Amino acid sequence: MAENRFDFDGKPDIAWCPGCGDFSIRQALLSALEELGIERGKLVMVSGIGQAAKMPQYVNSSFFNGLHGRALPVAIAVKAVAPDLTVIAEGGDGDMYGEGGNHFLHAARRNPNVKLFVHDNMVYGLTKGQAAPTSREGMRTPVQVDGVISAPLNPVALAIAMNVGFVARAFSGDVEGTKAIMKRAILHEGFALVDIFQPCVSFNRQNTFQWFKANTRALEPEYRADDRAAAFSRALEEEPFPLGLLYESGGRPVFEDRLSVYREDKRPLRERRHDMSMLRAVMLERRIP
Ligand SMILES: Cc1ncc(C[n+]2csc(CCOP(=O)(O)OP(=O)(O)O)c2C)c(N)n1
Ligand code: SF4
Ligand SMILES: [Mg+2]
Repeated sequence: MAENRFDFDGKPDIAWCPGCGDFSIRQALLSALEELGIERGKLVMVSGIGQAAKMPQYVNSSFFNGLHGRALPVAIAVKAVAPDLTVIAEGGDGDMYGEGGNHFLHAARRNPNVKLFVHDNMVYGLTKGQAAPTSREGMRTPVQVDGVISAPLNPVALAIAMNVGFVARAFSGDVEGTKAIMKRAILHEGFALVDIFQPCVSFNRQNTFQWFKANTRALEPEYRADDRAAAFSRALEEEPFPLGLLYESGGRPVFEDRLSVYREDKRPLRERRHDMSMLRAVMLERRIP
């Protein structure tokens, strides 16, 4: 890759298995950020726990790496105090749809201008191969020895049902396509989901690179992404799963724009001085004798 401001000088010490799809997603992300000309000091990456959730540590920007499943509340809080920054929450299918599934629903309701990039390898990679919310029914794992008996979550259909304004699916095997979708997601005003299929070469021997190639299909060039009902219907398609921008619509108010602190004063909260004497006075007033 040509010199990229979001890459590190020298080789970062990346703890992913050789051949993991996460490398291609990183390449797509770094190129997307570079090509959009985002200032390095104006990006915050947020994640939880997992292989995918290591991503912020491999991007040369500010980041917060927190608890499993809790990336979105942190990302929304960052956006609330710093609406001028680009905020990307990134992690795995377990992190974002399992442990963090409740936060996913409520982020969709709030519509913060946060970008959610999910590495969907249909497995818990970091903890060595248990079923994730997107694991296919029947998949055998060391824990689900008789095969997964729960129906898989369909994140893109769920997001469209919740009226998320930007919903797309990408495949790590197509770096250029993933980059292009990431760029559009970043430019979208409001909450954006990109579900990115990614082979886990060590712990998912069922959904391999070849399986994703055989079971995905690009949306037709004439497909229009502005019809929500049509998008929902396409989102329900499986094997082959459609790849590309399924749904985009503007117009929903953005969470941080509606906060009362910005009604009269547009300066980001993080730039304002706080009057500690007021806080002290309130605490003294409320003190239990
Ligand atoms: C509250 C909590 N539960 C469980 C774990 C153990 N744990 C760490 S990562 C992980 C799953 C990660 O899977 P995913 O988010 O899909 O990421 P991947 O490793 O596949 O990229 C689990 C269950 C934890 N750290 N914290
Ligand atoms: S365990 Fe799977 S997801 Fe994790 S780094 Fe290895 S190949 Fe990638
Ligand atoms: Mg996973």
